[in-house]
Amino acid sequence: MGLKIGGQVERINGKELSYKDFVDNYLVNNQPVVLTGLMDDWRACKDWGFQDGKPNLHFFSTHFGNSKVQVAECGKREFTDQKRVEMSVSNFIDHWLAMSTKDSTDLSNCQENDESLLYLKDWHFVKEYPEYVAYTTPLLFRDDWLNLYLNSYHMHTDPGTYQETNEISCSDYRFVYMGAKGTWTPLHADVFRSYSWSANVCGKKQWHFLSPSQCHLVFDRNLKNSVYNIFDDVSDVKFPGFKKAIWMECTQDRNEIIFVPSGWYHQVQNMEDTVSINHNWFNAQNLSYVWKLLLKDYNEAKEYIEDIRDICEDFESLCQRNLAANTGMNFSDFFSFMTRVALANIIQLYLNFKNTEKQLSSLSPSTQHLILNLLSIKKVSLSMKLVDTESSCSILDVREVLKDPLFLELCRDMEITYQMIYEHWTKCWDPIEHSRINFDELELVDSNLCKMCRSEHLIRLIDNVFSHFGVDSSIENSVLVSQLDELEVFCNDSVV
Ligand SMILES: O=C(O)CCC(=O)C(=O)O
Repeated sequence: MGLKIGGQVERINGKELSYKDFVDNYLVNNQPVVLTGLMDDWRACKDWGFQDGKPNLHFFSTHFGNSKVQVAECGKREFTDQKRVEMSVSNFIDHWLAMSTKDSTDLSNCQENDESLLYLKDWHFVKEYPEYVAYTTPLLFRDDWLNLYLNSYHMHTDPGTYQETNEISCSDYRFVYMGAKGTWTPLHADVFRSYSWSANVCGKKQWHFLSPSQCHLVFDRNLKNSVYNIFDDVSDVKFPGFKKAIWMECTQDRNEIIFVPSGWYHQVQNMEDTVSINHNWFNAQNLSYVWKLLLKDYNEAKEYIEDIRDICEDFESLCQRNLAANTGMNFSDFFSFMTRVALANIIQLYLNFKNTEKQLSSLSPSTQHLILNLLSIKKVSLSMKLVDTESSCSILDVREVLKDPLFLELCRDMEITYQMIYEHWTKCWDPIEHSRINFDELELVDSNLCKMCRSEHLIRLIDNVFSHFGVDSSIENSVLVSQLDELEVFCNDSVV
């Protein structure tokens, strides 16, 4: 029996979609969508493919051949993913070209299909080639705290976790994927339960999606392992819910971008030779998904080593170390992330109030957005406060953060982002204006909040800022909060 398909992913013209409609209909409702018309000016679309839509493999060998990349062997499973090997882009392309010239009888000797199929994944292309501007991120996906943060900071602060390999693999979440017809990605939900977008520069992909409210159906009885390949003959005994799952399907063509919502399980097949660009990201709308995953993974990490608790010198630190290694961040990384992002939003709010805001009753869209951001951080901090422990926190000296040139970079990138979204970016960023900010006047940093080490400090900081600007509970309770509450309903649907 095949998969039950409940519907097709909606397809709309991205040029005719306002930012607000994208947020309300897709980010907040957490629904997938295919967007057309957003890749018209991309250099990648000119350089990386031919008129007929096939990838220009020689271009990659010639210009980026020396890059070392991760390549998945589509026919070999390793735990929950495909086996990965490292190779140069030119070796990868040589293999691809050699396979494409083999005739079909040779290929049938390669164990039917997947054995020889190599799929280049997670290539940190933007990080590696910043000068070669292959594309610009569409405005709809710009409010990306993850990559904005990683432009300035590393996610890991623990030197034990922060190793050479992590340096590359966690440096950012902006990737290029390349694979011949038949390459594929097993069923999964995205890292950190982030949103993602994936743009087809060449080729065609088929996607199958399962909404968070149905994800338990692809898990085994213990809710530990999920189905690897939805086209396998999946055992009813092992995965009793699988046949009941109702999937959404989508064929994504060249020059189309698919938005993948938080926590949706999905499997992807390349139906033609394909090159795609792919970002993972999160922001105010899905921050609580990230926290829920972190909490779930933390509880699992703890349970896993429970039997050595008594002989462990610092059990909690070990749990946090394992969490960082397995999930990509731990509680203190997340706390540092939220604190710096909150401070950058506060600075921007300060500048908005100083320069443009006249009345609290009619705040500009960009100021409303900043308030929503802070409310979302406060909400997650309230939940985090329930599990704060000594080693889950990091100590951030707020005055040091504010002086740090890396923090100024984050402020600049955030300011540019919101200006682009709301004002179509007219003015240049003014470092002098930032250097003139009088933090003492702002009374942000009351003496008790100089050192931030617990969620309750972050909550107090945000409350202080709101009361400083007169953002009272009537504004907090306005439409901004109902948006967050609505989101919470979707987030709670996600049980695994
Ligand atoms: O394109 C692929 O093979 C996988 C992409 C993916 O899973 C994602 O964007 O989340």
